[in-house]
Amino acid sequence: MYTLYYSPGAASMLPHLLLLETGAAHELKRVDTASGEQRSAEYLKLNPNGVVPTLIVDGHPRAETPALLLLLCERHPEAALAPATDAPERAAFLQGVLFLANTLQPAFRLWFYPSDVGATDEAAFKAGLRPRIERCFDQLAAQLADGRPYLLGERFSALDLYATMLMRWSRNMPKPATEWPLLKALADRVRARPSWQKLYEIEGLTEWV
Ligand SMILES: N[C@@H](CCC(=O)N[C@@H](CS)C(=O)NCC(=O)O)C(=O)O
Repeated sequence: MYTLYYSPGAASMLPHLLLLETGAAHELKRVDTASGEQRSAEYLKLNPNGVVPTLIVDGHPRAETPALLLLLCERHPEAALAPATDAPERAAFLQGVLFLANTLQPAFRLWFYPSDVGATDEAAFKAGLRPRIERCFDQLAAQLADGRPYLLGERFSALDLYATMLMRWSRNMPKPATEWPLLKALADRVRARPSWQKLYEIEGLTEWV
């Protein structure tokens, strides 16, 4: 039994989707980030960085979204959400996860929390950051340019869930990810999955165009 500390639409979407995909037993604990519950003494004991997600695994609090992706894929090989360690697509899978973890997700963190780096002129800061995010979308779209349906090829993986969650975060940006036709096509495939639809129902989200 896992326990996921989450906030609707936040990075916790990814472990939540993975739990739904694997069918693993789990309970959800909502963290009210709007009121600052993530900085309460009780929550900081679980996650000293004061962010969601936190996933309780075998009684231990675990954090960092991409690490939870790798951990859940490893613990539930039967769900086939990642290529096996000796599969030819494994290197591309690891590269893809680390690319998102090191580039796009941190850029979004700055987009939503410019105060992390003490940015005072938010508009100017975001204008500078926007090309960094759009370059990541260019790179993701280039990976789909050979007509493959998913980032690893014919096969759906946890990488597609990670990319689609991040694409969703661009929905209010001047040029959302869905303006890249290949990215929209990928997002549409992922959004059609039962796990995505179930998560929307549970987290109370509304779909983006
Ligand atoms: N590096 C962390 C970042 C998580 C993160 O930034 N979570 C955001 C929501 S998407 C959060 O909890 N924000 C509340 C806050 O920073 O106060 C991860 O990958 O899990």
